[in-house]
Amino acid sequence: MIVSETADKIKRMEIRGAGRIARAAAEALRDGALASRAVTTEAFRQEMDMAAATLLSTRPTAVSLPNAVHMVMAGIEKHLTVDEAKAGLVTRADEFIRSSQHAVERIAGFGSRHIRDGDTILTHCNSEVALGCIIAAHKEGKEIEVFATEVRPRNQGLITIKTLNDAGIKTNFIVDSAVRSFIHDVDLVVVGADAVTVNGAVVNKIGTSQVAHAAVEARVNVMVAAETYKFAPRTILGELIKIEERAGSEVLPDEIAKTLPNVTVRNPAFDVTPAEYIDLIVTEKGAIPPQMAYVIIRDYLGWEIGEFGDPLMTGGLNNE
Ligand code: RI2
Repeated sequence: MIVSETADKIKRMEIRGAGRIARAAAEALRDGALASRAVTTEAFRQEMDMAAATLLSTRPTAVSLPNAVHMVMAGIEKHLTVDEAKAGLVTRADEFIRSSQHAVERIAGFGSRHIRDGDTILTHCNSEVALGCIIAAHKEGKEIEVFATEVRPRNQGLITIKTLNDAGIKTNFIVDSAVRSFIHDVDLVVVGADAVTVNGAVVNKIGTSQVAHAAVEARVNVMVAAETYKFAPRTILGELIKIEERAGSEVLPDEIAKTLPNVTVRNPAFDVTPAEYIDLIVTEKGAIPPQMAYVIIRDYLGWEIGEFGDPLMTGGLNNE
């Protein structure tokens, strides 16, 4: 798929979910590189820089996207011929895609161990890693039941209930505002993440913090499933995660909005759940308390603060 086509699909959320977005970006860069007719390394680099910028401009919140782009682009090392540069990028892209898929599988295995026989689990939005944990527990023969929220305004809950139904898991479908009414029937909340900051806060689909708040009030554990490439290195420098605000028409049709001149529709796509509301983050490297987010950024994303306060990338993404 050409880069602009992938970028468009990410923007429209035809390709969605932080992990899938990252893999699609890596694939687009790889395909773009293979299709490039650049004859010098410099021209190739410029072309790929533009492709990277196009992908990065699609959605601002899921940090898996810049992390994936960064890792793939690092394949273009200095002093290479154009063919070597191309091969370097393609290798990195393939590596990222493979290690991402591997990470999703490992998290399912680790996360399912925290789900007990007889548990009722609540999940919000549609996360392939969170669902991976739930489905793995079911496959291990544990008798489980799930509450899945609707997830206004884009209704990702519909994808979730279809997946759970197809896996043969008993599921209750509820509106987002019913979470607190059912939280006492729930043993564990399992959600995904679009970004994890250095202080262990989790940025995920709007409503996640309300779910976590209700869970904490009811003394229900909250488990987040997140690959290490969803941790945000630049938050070490105090950079904040930008919360995407999408078109109001996703919430209220324009024809109705037009008739209400004093009304502004607000449509943030994500919110921030503080570390105190989270019991565990399950990564492909194992489960950590949210307070250990810095260690993941340092050890597995290879980021360190340099002499002049800038982050240095000292290694590559290493999700094996
Ligand atoms: P996985 C999604 O965002 C949801 O917030 C979900 O929890 C998160 O990405 C992680 O998804 P959106 O793209 O990578 O639906 O776990 O806005 O699939």
